[in-house]
Amino acid sequence: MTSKPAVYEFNAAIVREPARSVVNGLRADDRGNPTFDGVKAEHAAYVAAMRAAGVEVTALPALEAFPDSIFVEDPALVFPEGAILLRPGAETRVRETVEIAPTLKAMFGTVVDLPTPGYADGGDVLTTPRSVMIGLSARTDRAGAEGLIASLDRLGRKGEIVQTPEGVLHFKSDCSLLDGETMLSTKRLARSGVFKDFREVLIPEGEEPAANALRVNDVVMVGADYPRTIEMLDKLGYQVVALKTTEIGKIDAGLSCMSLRWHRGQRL
Ligand code: CIR
Repeated sequence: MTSKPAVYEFNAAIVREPARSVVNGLRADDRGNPTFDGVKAEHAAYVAAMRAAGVEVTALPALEAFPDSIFVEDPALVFPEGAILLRPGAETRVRETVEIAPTLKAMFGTVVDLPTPGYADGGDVLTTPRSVMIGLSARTDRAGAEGLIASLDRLGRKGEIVQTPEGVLHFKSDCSLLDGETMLSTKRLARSGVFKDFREVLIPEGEEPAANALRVNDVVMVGADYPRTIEMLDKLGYQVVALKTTEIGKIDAGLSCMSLRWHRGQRL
């Protein structure tokens, strides 16, 4: 019998090519539009890093009508047991779920809908070995989070509602799993005590966006613009892959949001 893969072990992922309209992606503060070529290059490097880490990547075509559709993490959740179609909390993104549904229905035996009412973005959902944490935010409301707990239950997973810090886009904007016991977190999120059951590694002051790192198999992908975080993780013994996120950062994105990742082929 093979053992259950760790929550950061992935052999399959879905990404979506950036559309030219990505330059008009949503953002909280306008620091100027990203360039299309810049986003495309960052996305291509990310996909290459995924493949180098041992993941089979399915790339979906660009959707011009949806500027933020490159961020496939938000309209759905995927697990070895099945997928959940979510309802993103930003009006311009709600129909991204309809766009990704056929792919998920073709790739997963079980696809569950988020019940109505309520909204939930995948960026607010962190899967840990203990539970699936759902951060309340401007994109994920309580009704959506409670509905998601019911959907997770149908897949045999336990959901837990937590709070995203005020003014932070998504729960995972401020944290990521480094391994089964260790959480990388901003100080402002860790302060809430939400990770008391984990070993915490805190982001150096001023590098908060680096918290949206991504553990994939043996490597931790980290934004290349955050040298102190990279050095810290390197010293802790993690195998860091630095990836440029300067352009996608202008539309509030980081490394987790550009893929849906899971471990395929596990016998349940
Ligand atoms: C948005 O505001 O929805 C996009 N501009 C960024 C989404 C980033 N998604 C994520 O971190 N999961």
